[in-house]
Amino acid sequence: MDNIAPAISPPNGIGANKPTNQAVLDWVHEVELLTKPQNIFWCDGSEDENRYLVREALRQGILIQLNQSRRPNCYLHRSNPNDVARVEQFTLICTPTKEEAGPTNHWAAPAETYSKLHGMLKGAMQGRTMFVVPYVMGPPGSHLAKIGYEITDSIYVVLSMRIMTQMGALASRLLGDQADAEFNRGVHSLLDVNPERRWICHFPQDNTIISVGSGYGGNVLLSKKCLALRIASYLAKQQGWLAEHMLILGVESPTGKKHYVAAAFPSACGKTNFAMLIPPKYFAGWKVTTIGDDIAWMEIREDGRLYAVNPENGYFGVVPGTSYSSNANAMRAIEHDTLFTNVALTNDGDAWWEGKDGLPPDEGTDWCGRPWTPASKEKAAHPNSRFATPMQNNPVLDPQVDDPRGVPISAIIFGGRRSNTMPLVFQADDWTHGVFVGATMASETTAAATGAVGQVRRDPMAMLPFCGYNIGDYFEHWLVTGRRLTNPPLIFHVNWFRKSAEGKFLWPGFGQNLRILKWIIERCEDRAGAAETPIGAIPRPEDLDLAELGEVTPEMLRDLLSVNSEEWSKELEGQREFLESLGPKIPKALFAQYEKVAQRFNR
Ligand code: GTP
Ligand code: SPV
Ligand code: MN
Repeated sequence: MDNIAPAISPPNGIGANKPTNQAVLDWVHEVELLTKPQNIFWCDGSEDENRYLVREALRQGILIQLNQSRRPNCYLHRSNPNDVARVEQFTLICTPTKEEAGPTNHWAAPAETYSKLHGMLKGAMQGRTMFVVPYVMGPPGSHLAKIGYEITDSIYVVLSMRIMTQMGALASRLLGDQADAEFNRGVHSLLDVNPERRWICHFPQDNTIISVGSGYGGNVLLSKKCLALRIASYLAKQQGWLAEHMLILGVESPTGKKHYVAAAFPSACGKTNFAMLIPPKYFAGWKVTTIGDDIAWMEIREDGRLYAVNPENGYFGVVPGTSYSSNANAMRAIEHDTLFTNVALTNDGDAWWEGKDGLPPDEGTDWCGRPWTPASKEKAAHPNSRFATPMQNNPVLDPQVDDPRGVPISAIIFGGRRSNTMPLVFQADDWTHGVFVGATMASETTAAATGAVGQVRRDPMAMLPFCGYNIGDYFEHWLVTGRRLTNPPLIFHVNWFRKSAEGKFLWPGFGQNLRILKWIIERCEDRAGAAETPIGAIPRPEDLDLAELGEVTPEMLRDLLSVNSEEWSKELEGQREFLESLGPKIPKALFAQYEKVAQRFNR
């Protein structure tokens, strides 16, 4: 069989950043003995290294150069068509007992899993180069910051990690030479990119991740979902902080008052877009800035508030639907220095995707490399095609993004993709009710993971695929955290995706979501009205700033803000069944919240 990742022979001075920490060296040596690479490439994250690796990736056909005058330093990668999304059924949490992984995770026993994986990795890098990628997650100086090393045989992974993390010598420097210094051990091999031998395995007790058989982002950029969510959530529970699937944004009103909010929406449900929101014309004096677009690490500080940092250094964002009209900030960010995966290619070497501004090209090449025209049955770009772009490219990057103290969170927002039932926005009564709202939230599935799309499933706190331990303990951890917060964020739920009977989105979304954000921060400042409903506080039309919102009629607004008791009796039933299905670890307090809400409907 062809070697899909042939070894490269770097010139002197490239790939020579060998660390000094003996524990790192010993572990790399073990993996070397197991996988038998032709050579080892010690990454340093430098420009020279990146130029060299891009050249090699182009030579091997791993990257395609995009039109450099239109998109400087932009490249296209096509993954194997069998390998385009996260694979939840092959993502394992390997804790000593099944109970630690809990009812929502796929569990496997650590010893057996190590030996199965070691079997697959045996000699897996023969004829290949083994890259050692040192990286830091989180602002250096934050005591939440984490160091990881990822071993991989994929140049694409190295190039992506350079965008998504602070990669390079900084990691080794921060780690130091202490033999017991803590770092995450990540091993990745493409093997032969065979879905039958694709496993993403987490060993929280060992701070170790092993991923085989995939080359797709969420499965192989081990810094991201694997470390910053699954392993980090496990550590956070033990150490009293939170690792969450949340964007973090700053919002400043014309008076100069600034709030930060964090929001958990499931995959492909609008985090990146919300984090980079561009205020509509009418809100000219308002500013939204980005701390992070996918992951938040949060801890309680002296003032009893929750503070958040973004562990990542770049955005791995959904491409389809991104346009200058919906998100000009993202479009500007991906004009340069961006790695595209599985988008279409135009004949003049530009990237193209469904939902981009303007007309589709008359002809081009689809994400699989096949000729494409607008008459083609299949989409030109894969629905889960992605960009990886450094956060420095974001025109509205928040100035506090590197602050090791993090930013204080005024509000937490949960949200999902729901065609019905869920109003545009509501506010939970208090923290405990908010935890119930997050724990029972649901969303229609998207192309971000393999499997059916558009099916409503419960996705607690948008963490269903990412919580590295028992979900009952996770809910309890949220409740305990609330008791420790003397100044807790208020908790809200939003739904940008409610549809009319004709199946059209009722709410224009994107920049217009600022109207909802404005109400949310006014609630935090105790100066916005609302109607009390059984599910929580919902703004009346007069509580929202709706000036110059042409396309939403009063009837649409009524539907958007309505709580339909028939829909809700089904919803509550689903929420209760879900909590019950999770077994004995689910805190009683959540059932009490269910009873409270159910009774409010019966009054
Ligand atoms: P992950 O990176 O998978 O975690 O996704 P995400 O939560 O960051 O979602 P993202 O912002 O990339 O949006 C996913 C899709 O939803 C894109 O196709 C967007 O165009 C679309 N979308 C985002 N915000 C809105 C909105 O307010 N309304 C509507 N109708 N669509 C939206
Ligand atoms: C998600 O699916 O939530 C993502 C994309 O952010 S991935 O990194 O592939 O998981
Ligand atoms: Mn995500």
